[in-house]
Amino acid sequence: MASPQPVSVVTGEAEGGREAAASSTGRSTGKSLEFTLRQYPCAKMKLDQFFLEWLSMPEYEKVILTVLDNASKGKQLKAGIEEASKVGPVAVASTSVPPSSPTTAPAVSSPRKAALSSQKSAPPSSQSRPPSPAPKPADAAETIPQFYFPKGVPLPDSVEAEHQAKLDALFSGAPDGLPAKEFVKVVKEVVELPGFMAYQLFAKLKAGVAANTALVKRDEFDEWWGSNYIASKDPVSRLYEILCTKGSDYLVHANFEPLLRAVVDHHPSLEFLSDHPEFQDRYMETVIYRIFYNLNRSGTGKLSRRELKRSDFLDVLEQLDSEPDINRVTRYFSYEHFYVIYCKFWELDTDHDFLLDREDLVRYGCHSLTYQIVDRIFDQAPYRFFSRVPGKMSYQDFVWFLLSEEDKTTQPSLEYWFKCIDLDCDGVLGPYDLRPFYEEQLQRMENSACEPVMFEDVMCQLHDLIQPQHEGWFTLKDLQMRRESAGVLFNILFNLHKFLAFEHRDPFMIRAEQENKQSDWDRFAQQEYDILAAEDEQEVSLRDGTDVLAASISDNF
Ligand SMILES: [Ca+2]
Ligand SMILES: [Ca+2]
Repeated sequence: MASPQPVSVVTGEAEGGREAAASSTGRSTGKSLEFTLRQYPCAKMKLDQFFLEWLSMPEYEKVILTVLDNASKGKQLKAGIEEASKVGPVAVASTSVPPSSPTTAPAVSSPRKAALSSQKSAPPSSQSRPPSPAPKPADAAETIPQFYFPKGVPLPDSVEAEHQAKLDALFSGAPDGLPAKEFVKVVKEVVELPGFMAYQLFAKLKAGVAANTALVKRDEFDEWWGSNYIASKDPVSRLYEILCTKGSDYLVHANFEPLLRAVVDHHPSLEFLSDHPEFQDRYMETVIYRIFYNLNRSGTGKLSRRELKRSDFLDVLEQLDSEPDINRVTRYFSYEHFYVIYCKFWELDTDHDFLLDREDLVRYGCHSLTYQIVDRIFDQAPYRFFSRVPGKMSYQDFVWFLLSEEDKTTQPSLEYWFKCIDLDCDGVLGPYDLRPFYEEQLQRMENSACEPVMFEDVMCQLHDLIQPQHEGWFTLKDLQMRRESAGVLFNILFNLHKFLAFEHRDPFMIRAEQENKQSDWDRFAQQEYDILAAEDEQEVSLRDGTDVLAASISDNF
């Protein structure tokens, strides 16, 4: 059953009915439009703007005034609009159509098109439409600015101009190019990298030319600077570009050799090594092993750009550039640290074949390690040895062992020892992993006449220290959360001397160590270097004393 209102609209006998229908339709259209505009507030604002513009146009002023006048006199609004519109369109036709409007009649080629065109271009008879805004030029259309730069964000013109000005100044007066020492300024001021990187970049630009006679010309540098978007890259990426072999996706040991050669040749602290090329080489390889131990967390021997970016290597290079005493650069480059590492290896390598076997390593730290942990290291549980001689550890393997043993708080060290202890490789250290290691420690305590501590008591102590997420199990994450205590766990399991030192620790010494802020490695290296240096002095004074005595005896006879 239809409702009364639609019937009256459809039949529409009276004029008022049509008006009502129109009015009804208008309202529904208006409501629909209003509803639509509510969804698009920007469109509503634009329409309001058009309406205001239309109201302010002089040619429609008369229409509006007539409508208002009729409304005040009580006349019908529609009559007023029709009356006024007799004037309006004329005025509109004369002034309102902008010449560049897209509705302007195009060139016609047929009478039919001409007729249609004339119909379309005729001014509206009763519709008061505001003029279309002038179309925007094509190039002024809104475009989304580029926000993704896969090769790096382009440098602002002002920065690039600044670079060019610096290059102009640095290369002025050197039309034949700059030697390596002068090129350092270019790398520091324009490439914004530590000066030691200049020598490697210099060698790259002058491949095949002897460094002592080569000169880098401005256009050679410009070509490199503009290639591969290097100017747009961040400093670590520029560093990677200089270190990396062209076409390679990673860095290997050899990529660091030119940098280390520059350090050995040009760092003032290492001048004394110039007469000892064999120790220059040992120093260089030790530093590279330390770099890869800390940075190459994948353990592949292929250092990725990502690993370099996540590291502190650039900061260390900057410190190296500004620090005249290389021993203060304790991360990787300290000569004293190299001296300690090399001497420790030399002491164990009694036959000096530059390899260690199990018995050699058992003697480390005055027999501090258990046989079981040494077996796990030689079983290559933490990683596959770099040594290719079966059953033998190379110098690089020893460097990794020593760094792990003397600082058990670092991530590489935690992973190293965790893999050693995790006998069943299930990623968790449980009682069945820990007990076999501790039994050997217990036996050694009994042999040393120390009061033995039962395994269950040790487990309780470790729980209190490490507070693992699940009782009875220690994960790598648990150890990472309590790095200091993780070292205690490992020492309890396989290093008797450090275990006993922990049991009888001096609270004053603990406080002094905490206030010192040195890493365990730095503290160990400093203590060992002092001992080695004192031994050297003693040896020298003994030798001098012997020489004096020999000379005195010779004089008397
Ligand atoms: Ca040996
Ligand atoms: Ca396990």
